[in-house]
Amino acid sequence: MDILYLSNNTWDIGKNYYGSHAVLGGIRASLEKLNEVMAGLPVTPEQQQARDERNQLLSQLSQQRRQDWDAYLHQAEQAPADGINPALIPHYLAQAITEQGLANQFVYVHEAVSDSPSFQYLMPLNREMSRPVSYYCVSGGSLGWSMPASLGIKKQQTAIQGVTPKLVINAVGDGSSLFYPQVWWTAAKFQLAVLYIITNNREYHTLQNGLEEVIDSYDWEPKKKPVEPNPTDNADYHNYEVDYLSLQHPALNFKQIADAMGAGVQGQVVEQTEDLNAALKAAIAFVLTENKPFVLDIRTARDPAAVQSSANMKASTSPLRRPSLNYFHKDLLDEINPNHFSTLS
Ligand SMILES: Cc1ncc(C[n+]2csc(CCOP(=O)(O)OP(=O)(O)O)c2C)c(N)n1
Ligand SMILES: [Mg+2]
Repeated sequence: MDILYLSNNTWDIGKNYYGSHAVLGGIRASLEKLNEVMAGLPVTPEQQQARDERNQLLSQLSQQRRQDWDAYLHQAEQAPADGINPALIPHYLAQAITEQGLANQFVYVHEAVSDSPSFQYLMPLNREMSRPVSYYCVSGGSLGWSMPASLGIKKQQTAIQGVTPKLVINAVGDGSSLFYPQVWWTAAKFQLAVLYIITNNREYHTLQNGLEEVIDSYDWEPKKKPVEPNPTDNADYHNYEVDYLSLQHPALNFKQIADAMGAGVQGQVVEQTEDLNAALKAAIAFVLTENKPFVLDIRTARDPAAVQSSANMKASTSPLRRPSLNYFHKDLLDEINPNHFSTLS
């Protein structure tokens, strides 16, 4: 089989295995051209039928994915667990951006580490609302990139690809935000009106997920530290033995961290699911009209029960499971959840 590489990055092409052709160009634009060329190629009736069936299956799977996500979001709104379901954040942001007519006037900078599927799927990153530069994310796994980057993105006032950064939103995990909280001082000083959203699940959730994989694969787990009497007699500290990878004791308050950066940056803590939509709308209105940064410390559920791996799936105690993004590789999904395709046979 001939393999054709398509990339918008020369280095990516260089590091791949041998392919008979390598094309440098925008992925979407190039695929459209390729589609045109392929549509003009001769095709046998059998090939055509196979194509039609495959396309039909793909669009069916895509619809199924949308339905599953809608059901998940509906449940997340109705039955909040021990905190706000983080998927509701991009869900409401997308509604606000669409309602306020901000197509091609928003940029989303991503570092909400364990919530990537929700933000990538639910933010309005589609042809009508956005362009490739509407979304930024570090391409390696190194944390601490997005908050400083958001300042540079906001400062760039000329449109790139027709996108102006009128509304810059940076969602970042509580752990990741601690790499550069002083960014808020710079944002205040230079009046860079970025909306910062902390997905504050009070832990390094990604590392918890990784640890569960290790436990599952090697049947090994870190020794729990004994509970030591705490001289401060703070009841919180008595949970220490179950506190591995937690950022909870003592608790962090990102509104207070923002307050410490001076008057130019304000913030708010959001704890209740029913307050989230209004808080997001108000924060968007604030950055757009006041031209100042704003920090939302959103207390998200500690276990949104992501279907990232079979180990996660087993470890999860929540009945509410975040759907996958990949509905298109059946073998992979069967391994995670054999019932996934039951409705689609
Ligand atoms: C510079 C750097 N240091 C450490 C890590 C290891 N690391 C990967 S994920 C993670 C936890 C992120 O926690 P948080 O930002 O709260 O996001 P969550 O997973 O809870 O959504 C850490 C510390 C990293 N990727 N990069
Ligand atoms: Mg976290």
